[in-house]
Amino acid sequence: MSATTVVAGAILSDDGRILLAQRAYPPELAGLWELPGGKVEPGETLADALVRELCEELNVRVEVGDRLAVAVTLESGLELIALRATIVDGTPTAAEHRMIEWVDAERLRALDQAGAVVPNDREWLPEILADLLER
Ligand code: 523
Repeated sequence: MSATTVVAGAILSDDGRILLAQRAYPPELAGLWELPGGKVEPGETLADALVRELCEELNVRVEVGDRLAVAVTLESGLELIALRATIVDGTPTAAEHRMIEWVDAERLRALDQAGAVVPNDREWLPEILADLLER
């Protein structure tokens, strides 16, 4: 994977919620909610990178699943890929974010309508909402 790939975790619970994290930086993204994750480092697979990032950011160990269908390419050349993940050990805490929250479909729509979702991550919302409503 190139250094310009960013991987994010779509952590969905059996009771129809997704774990979102509120960014603390940079100023233009601070306060907005995202799927937690970060840049893939040289030599890492997407799954390795997601396991590392979610351990650093949330203090949990995850098992990585399928990729969401939509890949987002940014003007800066960064490619964003979301992978499903399941927490297999630990209780998530906000180690690097302002806070974290398990949100259901209704709350996710409300956050989106309030402009509180990181713009890039909005691309994933239709797929995530459909999935949450099936649970
Ligand atoms: N995004 C983004 N959505 C999203 C993530 C995890 C990241 O749009 N769900 C963007 C934000 C930044 C870039 O991807 O432009 C890198 O994300 P960041 O800062 O979370 O990645 P880190 O923690 O690997 O990067 P450094 O802060 O540079 O270490």
